[in-house]
Amino acid sequence: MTVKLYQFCISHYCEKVRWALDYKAINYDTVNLLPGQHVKSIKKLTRAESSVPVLDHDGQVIQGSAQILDYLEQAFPERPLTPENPALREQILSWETKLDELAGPAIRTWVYHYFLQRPKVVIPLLAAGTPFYNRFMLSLAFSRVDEIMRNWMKINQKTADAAQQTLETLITELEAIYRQQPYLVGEQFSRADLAAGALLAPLFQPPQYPVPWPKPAKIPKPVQAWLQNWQPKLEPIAKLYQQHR
Ligand SMILES: N[C@@H](CCC(=O)N[C@@H](CS)C(=O)NCC(=O)O)C(=O)O
Repeated sequence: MTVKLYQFCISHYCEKVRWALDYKAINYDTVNLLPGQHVKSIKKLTRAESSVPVLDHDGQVIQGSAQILDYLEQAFPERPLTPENPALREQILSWETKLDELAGPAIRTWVYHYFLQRPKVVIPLLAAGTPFYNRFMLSLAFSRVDEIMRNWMKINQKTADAAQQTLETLITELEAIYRQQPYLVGEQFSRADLAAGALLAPLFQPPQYPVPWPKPAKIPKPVQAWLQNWQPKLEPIAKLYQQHR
């Protein structure tokens, strides 16, 4: 049996899948791709979109973090992340969807808006897990990389400000829940908690996450200031990550 995960190390959607695979103790190999160069190989594999994560399990190809989690639950039912109880299940899946659709894009927009202004900091994150020469390649082509990423994800000051608002609302909501109960829904760790921990991880930069996080002093100033204010609210999510990752 072979399980291969096509991914960007920096992608928080890929972190959802890495976490689910590790949680279920499934052996897997990663294929680390460089953003931009991934399009050709992913489209060839999926014959559809170019986004990662993509999982290949003995030739069965699944794209999208939620779809991959669904697949893993069915193919590897040990250590379930989704309960049988229909009411709990529905709440958990709806949290996951909300996190995938709101938290994922908001963090990406907000963080990249500031990090793309610091090529030396962002390049090692984008190229993490790929051959060393990719860092030089990205440095040489950086203005184009910046332009493509900003166009593709619609990143500018206005969208970054809106993304910050979205994040603040969501983090406030999550913190209020986690201060009262250990899990988002029900009595057990589930894929809703996994989605929250993985998608928000770039905001608390856990050491298990396979990228070279920048030293705090290298983080762009507006992000540093925000993190300092919001770190206490992120604490329960960081703790959950440390306990279950
Ligand atoms: N909803 C998707 C989102 C995946 C996604 O946005 N992936 C980004 C990286 S974080 C990506 O692959 N972007 C490049 C592309 O779409 O070609 C999921 O849950 O997997």
